[in-house]
Amino acid sequence: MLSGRLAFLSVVVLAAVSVLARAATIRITIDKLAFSPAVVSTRVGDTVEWVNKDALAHTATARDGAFDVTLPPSKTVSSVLKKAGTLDYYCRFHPNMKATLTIAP
Ligand SMILES: [Cu+2]
Repeated sequence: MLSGRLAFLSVVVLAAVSVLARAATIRITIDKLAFSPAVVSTRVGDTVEWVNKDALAHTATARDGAFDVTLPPSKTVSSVLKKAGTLDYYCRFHPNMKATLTIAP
């Protein structure tokens, strides 16, 4: 059944394309001790890229322990989001630096 196999293959290809299309990279810049944008909506599977423009080290530390990323001065660090939820995070060195990631399933 060639047509049946073709139909199956096109479903597989469409599924793969939609998964690839859904995974996005979200850039969050840290400049002068602030995360920008401070509130970001993402999905599970997306990559967050923190770009530290400061001459100081920072961290992106989730309050619930979901992640704790060290951000050296003038460096970019990426992290793939694995769990849905609303995550408040902050910088351990500068606790008044706060931001929120909303991660949809
Ligand atoms: Cu900091």
